[in-house]
Amino acid sequence: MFKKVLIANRGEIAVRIAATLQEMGITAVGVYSDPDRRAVHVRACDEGYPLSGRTSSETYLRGDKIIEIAKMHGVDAIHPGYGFLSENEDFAQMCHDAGITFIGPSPKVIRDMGDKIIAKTTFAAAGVPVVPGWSGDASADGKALNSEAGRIGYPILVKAAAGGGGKGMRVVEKEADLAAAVEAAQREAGAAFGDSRVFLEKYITRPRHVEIQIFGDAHGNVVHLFERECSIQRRHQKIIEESPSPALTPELRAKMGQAAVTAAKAIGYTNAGTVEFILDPEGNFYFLEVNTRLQVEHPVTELVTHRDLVRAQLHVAAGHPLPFSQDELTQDGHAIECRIYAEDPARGFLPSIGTLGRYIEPRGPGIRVDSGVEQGSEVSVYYDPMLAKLICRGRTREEAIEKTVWALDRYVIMGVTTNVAFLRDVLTHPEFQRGNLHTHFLAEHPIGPSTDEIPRDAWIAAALLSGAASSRGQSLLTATAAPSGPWESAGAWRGP
Ligand code: MV4
Repeated sequence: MFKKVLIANRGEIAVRIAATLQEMGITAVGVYSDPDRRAVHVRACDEGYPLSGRTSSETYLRGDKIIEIAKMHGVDAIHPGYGFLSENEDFAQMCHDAGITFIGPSPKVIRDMGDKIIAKTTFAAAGVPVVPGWSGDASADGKALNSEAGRIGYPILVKAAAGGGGKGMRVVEKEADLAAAVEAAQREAGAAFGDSRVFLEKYITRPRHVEIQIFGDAHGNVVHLFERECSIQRRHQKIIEESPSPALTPELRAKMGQAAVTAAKAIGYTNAGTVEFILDPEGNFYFLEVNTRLQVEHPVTELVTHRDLVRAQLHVAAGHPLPFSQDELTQDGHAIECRIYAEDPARGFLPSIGTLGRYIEPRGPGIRVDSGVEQGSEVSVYYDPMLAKLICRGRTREEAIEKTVWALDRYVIMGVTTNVAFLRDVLTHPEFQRGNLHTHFLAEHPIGPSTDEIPRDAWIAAALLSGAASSRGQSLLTATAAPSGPWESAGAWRGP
């Protein structure tokens, strides 16, 4: 096993990876930008080295600096986390060339999966269901374009080959709009990715987003760790994820798991990955893309399968066989993850920057908080505004929802505006509770910032001021949380 692993990331994921490394007796090496000099993730590591600079491109995206540090300090392997360099095939290759293990799939798999046309063509040939479409040369022949679109049937979705995460997509309702949409998508893709190729797909309206966690080792073994439902998203930013999906029957789950394993085997996938599907109301599912990294939402899978995915990543990266077989894997209970963002729902979800004041995470049985902040942390413009993830497990979906709401009500974050009250409103929405989820849920259900008119912080401040001894923290909050008087009907703070 590795002796020393560098974590090429920051925030909650760097903290989470460091924890598993240390459990395994591996030295955790952190890196940090100037603004992160005092960040939690640096202290969570056993060693920390500066990536002088402020912005991501000056620091966490500088593969050359990171590899130099790794070589200088005798690092065996690099864990890229998610975002930053995690899906950069050149960085993965640079690691190999430097004799350092990149904890993830091979550079070739990363590159091929980055090309949505290659991915789709490969998987369709392997028998994985894909959305009916066309990936010919859209700029060569306008007639072919129109006739292919007619064959697929409108509405059509134009997608960028180099895209993903919704960039460079256009919905087209009728033939008259097709040529212009293709040109616009090509221009956008060219500017964003330096690759203007696009392809057409039948547009599936209001699908669910269901993804399968896959894992492969260097010995040809591939398993799946079931699904995560990630339909609750805003502008391609996931907000709430859960496992199991309320939409899957055991039969559909088995089919989707099998399709994901087939896809992984078709490309010789190693390490952790995710096969994304969309699922229509009739139970038809279609491959969307493969994410060649550990995902933000991996904890929901960990809580229902009782496996440490980072530990498994380290095992297979070190050349060991997978630490679990398909037969050993089961889903036990239900887990929900909420992403806690420093953003203001009342101002169009604009990032909210500042210094964290009072910061108290909820705790209790079945409650996990993965965070990279603490009281005094600076939430800056430089990085993603996600502060933490709250992950709750219950025996049933109802129990997991109840627990999540309970925990959200006890999450104290002062100094910045957060989406905590918004998350609560989603979780208590009748359609969410019924499990009627789809990717347009937030666009179609009016969950307003209006619910946060009396600032939630005001309730907390009131609770803390009413004799709150700091040492008693949240138990005091619990005791004083039932509002009375004129604030009673405000609905911002709900006590037990
Ligand atoms: C689709 C689709 C409907 N039909 N493809 C969005 C990001 C990229 N990963 C693919 N996406 C979609 N592809 C067809 N043929 C709807 C989406 C989509 C979506 C997918 C997953 C999660 C959230 C989404 C939000 C809007 C649209």
